Amino acid sequence: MDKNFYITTPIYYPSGKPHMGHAYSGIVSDVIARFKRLDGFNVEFLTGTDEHGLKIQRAAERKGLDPKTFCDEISKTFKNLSGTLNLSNTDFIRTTEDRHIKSVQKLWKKLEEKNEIYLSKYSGWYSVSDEAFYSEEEIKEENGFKISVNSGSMVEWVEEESFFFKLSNWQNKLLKFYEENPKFILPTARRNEVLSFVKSGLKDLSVSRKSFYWGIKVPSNNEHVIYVWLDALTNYISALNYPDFDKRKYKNFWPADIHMIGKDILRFHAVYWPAFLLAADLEPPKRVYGHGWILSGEEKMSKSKGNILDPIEIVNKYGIDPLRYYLLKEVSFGNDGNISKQKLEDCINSDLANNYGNLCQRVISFAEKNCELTIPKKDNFNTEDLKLLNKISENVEALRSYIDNQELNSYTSFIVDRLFDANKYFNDQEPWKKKSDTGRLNTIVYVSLEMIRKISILLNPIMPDSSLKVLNVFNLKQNDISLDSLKNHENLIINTKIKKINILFKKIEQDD
Ligand code: ME8
Repeated sequence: MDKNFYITTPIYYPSGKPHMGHAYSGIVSDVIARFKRLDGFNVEFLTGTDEHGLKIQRAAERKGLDPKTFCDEISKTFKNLSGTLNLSNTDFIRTTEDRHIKSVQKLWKKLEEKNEIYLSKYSGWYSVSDEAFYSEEEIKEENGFKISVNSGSMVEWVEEESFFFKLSNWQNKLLKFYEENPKFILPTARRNEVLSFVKSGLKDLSVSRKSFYWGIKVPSNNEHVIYVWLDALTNYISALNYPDFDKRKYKNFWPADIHMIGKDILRFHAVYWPAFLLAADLEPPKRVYGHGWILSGEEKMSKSKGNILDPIEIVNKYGIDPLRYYLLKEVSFGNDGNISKQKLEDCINSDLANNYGNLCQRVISFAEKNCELTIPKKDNFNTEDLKLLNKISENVEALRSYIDNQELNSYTSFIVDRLFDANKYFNDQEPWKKKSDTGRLNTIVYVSLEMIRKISILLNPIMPDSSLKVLNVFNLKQNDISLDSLKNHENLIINTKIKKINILFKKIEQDD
């Protein structure tokens, strides 16, 4: 079996500070990347910044900086954000790097060689904020301004010489590709939107601009810069050293297993990108997942709306693991979701402090008082014990399938249910009343510790730091922290010392 796995986030425009929406794409991708590592996969996880185009050029001009200096600054804040969010990305690409520029120009040449690109004239609407061309049907007038129906961003009229990509040639081939790969676009509702867009007819796509300079030059005509989306999308293969097919990275990791993106940029990823790739004789990615928006009130968070929730402030106040857990549990994955401090605090108190934290604290303190802080020698498991333990060991395949289908809420609920089971088991078994039956008392402690081990492994992709703190109590080796080890009920070695544990999550005092 091929044990390589490649996941990407969008590369972000460094035109402003990173916000919770950017953090969300990174965190959900990281959860998947970490789960696959637990399952023995060699994971390549890419994120980065998208630094060309008119939007960036104008943002730099507003600050009186040249675009490269401007990008150097803000790209750093995105790179630092990966650290703050505890992302396990293996690479961070900037589209101003040489490795990327070379790949984009190679891809362009390949498309030219294949006769997929021609020179003509573009006249139509362009949104600098979305870096997208829109047809008459896709715009409307509001307060005297023309705006995009979809994104609400302002459009401007553009008339200039431009190279075009023969997208119209790819309509039927794309439809065939979607049919043959029914899970290429998820969630399904978004797939249907893309299908109807493609079925309604594809026009050739303008893929160069002449009226500004901040971009990668068209190799055969340096008056033109390459359209920022053709440039940006190529990051997914430039980071694998395209076109050096023989080098390990491209061979191992392309086609990507999943491009995780927000729903706002689905068309670029699910229509233009596979068309460019197929036209260049390259394989399209296996999956494009368009997640929903994180809303502030009822609106998408964006710089232009000034309703930004700063992920760094939240992390400084509550810690990164609670934020990661909250986003996974409380946002219905694939749909829009809200984040509020109130809901985050409720989640910390009920799920983290009262449920997970409490289970760890209670069982380990009990083991300290009654089993000398060691893994106790147990009797055979009885039916109650096995019923509890088997719910995890018998569901390893289901858990894999949740992650492979990006059913992240099902994955999280599964863990929450097991936490309730484990707390209930400890209550119902009343080990404190079994002091005269050491064998049974020890077995209850063993089973409860084993549940803590299993649950912490499952929580590890979501809350890497807190779950590791718990797993470290057992002095496990790195190899023992694996998905396969969930099938085994006797991973904890009898008589080994366990460590005391500090409070994992402090309850937050709330005003009524
Ligand atoms: O579009 N809720 O960059 P970008 C959830 N450079 N996710 C959000 C969000 C929100 N409110 N706001 C942004 C670009 N995102 C291009 C991408 S990829 C080859 C090029 C997330 O900085 C979401 O994933 O505008 C969205 O697709 C991405 O940030 C857009 O970031």
